[in-house]
Amino acid sequence: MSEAGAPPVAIIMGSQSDWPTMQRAAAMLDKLNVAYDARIVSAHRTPDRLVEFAKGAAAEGFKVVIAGAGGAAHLPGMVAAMTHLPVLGVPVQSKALSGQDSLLSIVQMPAGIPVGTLAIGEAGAANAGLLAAAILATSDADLAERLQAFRAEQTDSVAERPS
Ligand code: RP5
Repeated sequence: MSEAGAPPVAIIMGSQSDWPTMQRAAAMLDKLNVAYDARIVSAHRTPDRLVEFAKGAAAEGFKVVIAGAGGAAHLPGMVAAMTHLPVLGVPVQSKALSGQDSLLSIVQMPAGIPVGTLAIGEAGAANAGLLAAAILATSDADLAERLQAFRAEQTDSVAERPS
């Protein structure tokens, strides 16, 4: 939890249809016992909600924002433009272009306003959860231990030979 008692991570997404992907970020945070708030914030369907969220995110107590969107995915960049918090962008896999459109919309931020862009789809969402935890772990020794335990468990789970 942040100082204000609010969840430290915001998971936002452009649509309800992004939730199956973004749940991978949520599941990773659950595993590491990191609190989050998940919200639908659409850059084009709910632009006022976007501005209100982005401008108020730091004051709400969030430390990291994970933003997933697909297609013409301007959500992460627009949020990053209105907050100094780190923003992790997840390109959701679109039907028409398999997420290449989402990726290119998010990754090519001009210098000055960064978005930490992850891989397309569920792997990117899971890694966004891990990266958010790693950012928070720089000032939370207990979380750093949980993160290291997760990685050790993952290492132990890899068989030496295929079965
Ligand atoms: C984007 O458009 C969303 O992030 C979603 O990935 C995509 C399609 O949205 P829906 O038409 O499924 O609501 O805004």
